[in-house]
Amino acid sequence: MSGAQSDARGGMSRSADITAANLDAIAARFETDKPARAITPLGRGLINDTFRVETAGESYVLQRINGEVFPHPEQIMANLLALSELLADADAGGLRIPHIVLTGDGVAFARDQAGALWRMMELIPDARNLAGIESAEEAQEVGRVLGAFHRVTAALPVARFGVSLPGFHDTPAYLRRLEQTASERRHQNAIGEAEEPLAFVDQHRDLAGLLAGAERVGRIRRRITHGDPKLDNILFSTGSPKALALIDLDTIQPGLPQHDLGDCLRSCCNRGGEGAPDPGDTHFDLEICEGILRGYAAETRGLLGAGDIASLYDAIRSVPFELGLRFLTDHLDGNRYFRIDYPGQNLLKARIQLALVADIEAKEPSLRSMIEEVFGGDGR
Ligand code: GN1
Ligand code: MG
Repeated sequence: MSGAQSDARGGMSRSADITAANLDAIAARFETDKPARAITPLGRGLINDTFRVETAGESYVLQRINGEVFPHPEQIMANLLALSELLADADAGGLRIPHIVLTGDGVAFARDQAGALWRMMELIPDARNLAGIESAEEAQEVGRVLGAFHRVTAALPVARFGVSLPGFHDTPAYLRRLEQTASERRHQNAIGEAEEPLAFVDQHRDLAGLLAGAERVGRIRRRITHGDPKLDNILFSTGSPKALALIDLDTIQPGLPQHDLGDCLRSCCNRGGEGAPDPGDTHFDLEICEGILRGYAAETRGLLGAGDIASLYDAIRSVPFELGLRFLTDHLDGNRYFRIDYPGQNLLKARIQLALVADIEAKEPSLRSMIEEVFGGDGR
């Protein structure tokens, strides 16, 4: 539910097949404190359909899970319920996750007539999204909240969490899929403007195997991860510069903490955002990066090992590479995965992620010494 609490309305977030009558009927299946009186699109998520439900009392988030993307939606809800239950017993360090609202039958989701899965959760009150990071304090807060999530979940039994989205951060598989799709389009003479980003990918193929290789040799290992900690998915307090909560918990599953850090940084340090008009103007902001890493390191002392820390630079460059592969594949494949507002948007987004990779590589010495300084003494 990316950006599900955002003030910015996506505009496209209501799919054509969802009618007001369907929404009312689905919302009524959940145990809200009072009946729904207004249901409106919410947030900027690219995959699920997300709505804000207002009642005379509390407000809620209602979502239809995209069944094409999430083949095991029941596993998502099982992971979420396990997390809520376990966090209720743990010292969550101020970390908040949205409370799940059950249906009248006491289950975590409802199916509509078409078989699609819906779920509801609380809309965390007095919270806001940031359009961008404007201060070192906000950057540190982002790092702190991601660090708190890793610290707290590290104490939970991994066995309680199943894989809800297989292959989600399998970068080598994303590369194979792009190359396969590009080869088909090449035969059809239908590559168009994707030629240049494809050439960049070809020159950077090695990036795809970096984290997988580190995992294979045991330098890094799987833990419980969020999977999608981009800036839209971090809620700040309306009254202070404090981060309150991590939202969009669909991709919580065993994964590499490097993927979370890389994803958070590729999102937060790209001040132009994922869809900036000019890919040539894409930069990776080192000051924001330093703030996030400092906040994270302070919160997680001792959690990451030396091998984890040694892989951070590769994480920072390979996650935007992976997202670039995914946007580019989807562009060549008819935009079936990521929702678009206009033709060519996924190509533009791919070029932005790849431009970020190039800028990160240009800043390698600064990034390596920053990582050394921030995590120096930790994990060794
Ligand atoms: C998707 O739907 P949303 O906006 O939460 C995607 C992430 C990408 C992100 C890019 C399940 O997230 O992996 O990083 O778009 N989620 C899935 O904005 O593929
Ligand atoms: Mg998401």
